[in-house]
Amino acid sequence: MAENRTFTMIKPDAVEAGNIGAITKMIENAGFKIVSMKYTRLTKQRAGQFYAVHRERPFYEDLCDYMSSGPIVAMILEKNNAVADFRTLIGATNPAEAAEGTIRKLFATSIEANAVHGSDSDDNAKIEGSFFFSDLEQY
Ligand code: YYY
Ligand code: MG
Repeated sequence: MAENRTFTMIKPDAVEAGNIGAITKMIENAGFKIVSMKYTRLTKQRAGQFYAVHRERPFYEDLCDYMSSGPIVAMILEKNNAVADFRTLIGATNPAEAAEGTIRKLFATSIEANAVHGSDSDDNAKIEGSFFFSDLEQY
């Protein structure tokens, strides 16, 4: 994946609350082009693989339960400076600390149920995109 791409998920809380449309509109309004999009779900095992970097953290078990608790929307997004600009758009991990107008400030309900994922580097964007999408689906 090129350096102008990032990966996101609309997480189970935001899907359950009916916020797929509102969040996707914010993403598009911020200038991101949707390259790939899939309404799917994670098993607990797949959630554990996705978040394997956090496996020693105290919140890991709960995070995997939560991320497999309902459907999600996975997307690959394209924009100049995609990874950093998307992190700015979503706001801090803890919605209590997220800036006004960010997706997490508007839609997250807790540090765990924080509405959206955003990749933290170009390398991870590529790995995470390929976790959900085949090469053909990433054109
Ligand atoms: O990249 P980002 O999602 O903003 O945060 P990470 O530090 O990578 O943590 C991944 C995920 O884990 C976070 O979105 C919610 C959850 N989490 C948690 O439940 N409790 C914490 N203290 C930290 C993170
Ligand atoms: Mg992260």
